[in-house]
Amino acid sequence: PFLMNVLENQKFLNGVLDTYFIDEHPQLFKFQRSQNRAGKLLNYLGQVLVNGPQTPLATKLKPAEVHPHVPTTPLDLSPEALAQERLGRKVNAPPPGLRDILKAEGPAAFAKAVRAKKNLLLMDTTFRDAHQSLLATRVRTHDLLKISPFVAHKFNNLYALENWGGATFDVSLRFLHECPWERLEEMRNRIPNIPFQMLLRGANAVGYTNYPDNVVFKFCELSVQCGMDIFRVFDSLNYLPNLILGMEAAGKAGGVVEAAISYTGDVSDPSKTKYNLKYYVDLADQLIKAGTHVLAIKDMAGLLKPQAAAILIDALRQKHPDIPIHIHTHDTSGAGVASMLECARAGADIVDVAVDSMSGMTSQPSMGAVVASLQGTEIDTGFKLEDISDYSAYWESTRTLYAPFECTTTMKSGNADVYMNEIPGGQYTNLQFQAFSLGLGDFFEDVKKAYREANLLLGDIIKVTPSSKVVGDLAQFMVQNHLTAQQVEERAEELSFPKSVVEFLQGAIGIPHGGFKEPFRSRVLKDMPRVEGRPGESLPPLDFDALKKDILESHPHANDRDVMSAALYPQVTNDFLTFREDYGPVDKLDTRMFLTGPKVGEEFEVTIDKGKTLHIKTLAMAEDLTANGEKEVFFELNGQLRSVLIRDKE
Ligand code: BTN
Ligand code: 3PY
Ligand code: ZN
Repeated sequence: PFLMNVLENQKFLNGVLDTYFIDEHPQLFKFQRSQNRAGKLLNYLGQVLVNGPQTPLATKLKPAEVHPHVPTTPLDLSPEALAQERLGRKVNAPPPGLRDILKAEGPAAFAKAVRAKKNLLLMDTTFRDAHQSLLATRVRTHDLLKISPFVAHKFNNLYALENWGGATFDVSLRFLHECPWERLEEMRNRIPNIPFQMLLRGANAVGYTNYPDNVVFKFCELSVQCGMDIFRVFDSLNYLPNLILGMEAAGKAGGVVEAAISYTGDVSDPSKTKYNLKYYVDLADQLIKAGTHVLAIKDMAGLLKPQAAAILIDALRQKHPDIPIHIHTHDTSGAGVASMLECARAGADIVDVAVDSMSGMTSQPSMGAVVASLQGTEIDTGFKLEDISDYSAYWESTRTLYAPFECTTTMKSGNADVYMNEIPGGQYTNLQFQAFSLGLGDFFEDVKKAYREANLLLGDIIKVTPSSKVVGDLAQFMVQNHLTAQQVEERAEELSFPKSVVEFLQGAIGIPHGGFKEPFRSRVLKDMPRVEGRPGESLPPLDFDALKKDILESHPHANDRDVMSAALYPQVTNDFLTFREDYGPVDKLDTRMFLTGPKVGEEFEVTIDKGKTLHIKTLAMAEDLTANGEKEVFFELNGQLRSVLIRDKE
């Protein structure tokens, strides 16, 4: 009955109406927005054609005109098999993976099974960190889903697929106009066998600031409901109370808890004393005591040199023979593969890699290189180079669709200067984009140097989202205002520091190792309030019912996931919902169509639902404006002429 409106109501059509008809049938006036999805997409395409890209492109490069080949999966398409499928038997289900153990026996047994494996396990980061680091997090659900069945069939033996969290949540809503929850659920529908892993910023969830505790708990609960399995929980200051909060939220939701120690400094350099071996081993002890299922070393900037890897992993392995150890790094300097091999030799159970064509530089080390290096050894990963090659070819082609976001526009190679500036992979490319867009050639070099000084000004802190933003903001502030570190220190009382710097010093994201640097902190804050202890403890719980009521007023179709998105990103979510109401399921468009629109004369298809495919041809665009300042764009939609009027914003 909810799908019917007055135009389909027999009583209405027969004219059998009395004055109470409308009052008695309010549901008939709820017109289904979804009925007009095709028209909305034409509106979107018209917008792009008349007013240009509806999501900002980072560079002048255009998406390539390619149709990436999707490698086939070994499906049984015989009449017998298809008949079985119709009866609901999963003839073509992908082979079993570690998720089957997790679902059958739970997180603790899963961790035990992982630890018992003799070979080196891999986590593939292609679906998250790799494109977060190389393509400004812009890879769309559409391109992830196309290759998902192949991954399920050929990479069933992965420890996990990292495919969610970090910056993907924000970027998908803000720039891609797509729902991150739908992305997760749809990946799960296609990949039932491989554990999914996400990056949870502890008490910051997938945002840039500490949230009330109930937000983090509810976020994890919903994530598990949508298909998430393993939560890599970190805190940007390695602040234990924040880490534990995130671990509890992930654990209570039924997830595998992978507590992560963010790595900085260099344990192989005796002159670096603040973050030495003892610091890391003590923190590991506490995380294991707090009940983590898996222990992760999160080397977000790629500072873990091979020799340091041997020292650190060996110490952890000796002390904790039963805990699975998982290593994450970035290949910024170029030493990533060497470090991961060293970790494996020292007893790590799992290392992170990205498929070859999405690896290297600020991304993870190459899957193919690690796999090939270990072939025939005792810890052979078991993956086939042929499969990696097919997988890589898909991404090599798909990557060219994202040319406007390519870090390689400006970055041509790795750079060992990361050992000096300690900038995390994702931020490294981000800062470079900013320098590029400001047109300041030397700006990036200056910012990198200032980043190092800003870090020391703040007391040599762990730098990863969001503390890395604090250091980055201070560095840019110094470069733009031509301030040396000494000047910043001397003039701390009078300078108007970036908001993130002030909030950090107030204690809004936690307390750094060794405490805040004095007298710098006091001189910046003067009599401003300070947060005592764990920030979430003093934040009142979010009233989800009130938030939902509020959202439903302007977006009657919003669901509980949208409410959760709004709890984290209120404005971004509001804009996303409005956009979807106006333009429909733009996530279903091919990436080039989505970013820069079709060419006049071009024909293409959009599958908006199972079995519901639109055939669209762009016919023409009027040269002149209407009296209302609009341009008419003509399409053929499933063989019928349609046109849309678009306000020309020029
Ligand atoms: C939808 O579900 O919103 C669209 C489904 C297909 C719509 C077809 S396309 C040709 C014709 N014109 C329309 O506006 N709708 C139908
Ligand atoms: C994130 O928080 O998004 C990160 O990738 C940190 O390394
Ligand atoms: Zn990373």
